[in-house]
Amino acid sequence: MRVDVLTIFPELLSPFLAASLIGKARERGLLEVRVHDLRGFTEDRHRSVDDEPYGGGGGMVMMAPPWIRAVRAVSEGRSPWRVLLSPQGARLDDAKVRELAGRGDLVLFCGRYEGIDERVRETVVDEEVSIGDYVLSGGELPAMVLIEALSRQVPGVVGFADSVANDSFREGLLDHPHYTRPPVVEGLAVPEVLTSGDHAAIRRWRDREALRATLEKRPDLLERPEVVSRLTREQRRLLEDKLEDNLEALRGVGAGKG
Ligand code: 4HQ
Repeated sequence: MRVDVLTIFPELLSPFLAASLIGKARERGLLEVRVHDLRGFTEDRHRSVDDEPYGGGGGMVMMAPPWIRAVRAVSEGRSPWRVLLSPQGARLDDAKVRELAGRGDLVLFCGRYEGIDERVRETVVDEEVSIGDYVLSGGELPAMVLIEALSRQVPGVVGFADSVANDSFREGLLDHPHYTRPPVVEGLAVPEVLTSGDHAAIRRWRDREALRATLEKRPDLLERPEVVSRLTREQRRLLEDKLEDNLEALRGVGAGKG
């Protein structure tokens, strides 16, 4: 997996890219991330990357030429998929992360100020991606979020294969609760099944708790047919029981009034 990042703040990314799983993946050659200072692609004495907006108004706009020169330079001899981090993009989710990881070769554009000259989008951007509906001051944090999520899809980056395979969202559900020592915290014991050694029972408990967490915290996920189709038989039975309970409760309310 290769990622080239274009930014005027390369120093924001360096410590992040050197640490933890991503640092190790880079050392091992599983992940190649190169960060480029956009100012290296300016041609004036002041290394300018922004100018006043045509039409007036506040703030500054990033000029197109440095971006266009940068993306041409870093793409030389390849055809990477070019992604602009922006609140106007499609919202990043697990499916998008896997799709982008599948491309294998990406250039990420991190803008600042009020944004980038529209002609950059029109000429050298393949796709806009947003990490959520809130406004940040630059695309660097979104780029780091994307790189971290992408790196987890590269085989070998996450040590224990199960950690990726069983991840929340992999199955479309939220994760089940986790426990570790000590056995009692503030009077709360670990669920007995987890210390029983009965691996089949533990699997059933985790499947059930994942479903419970999803129903409680993100019921919208259970409206997706691809998620429902991946439920275990036991999870489907629980879901039907739950729906049955809801109907029962509704009938109860109806009966109370009638
Ligand atoms: N930006 N998801 C960069 C964002 C953003 C987001 C605002 C991107 C400022 C210059 N990017 N511009 N949310 O808030 O990706």
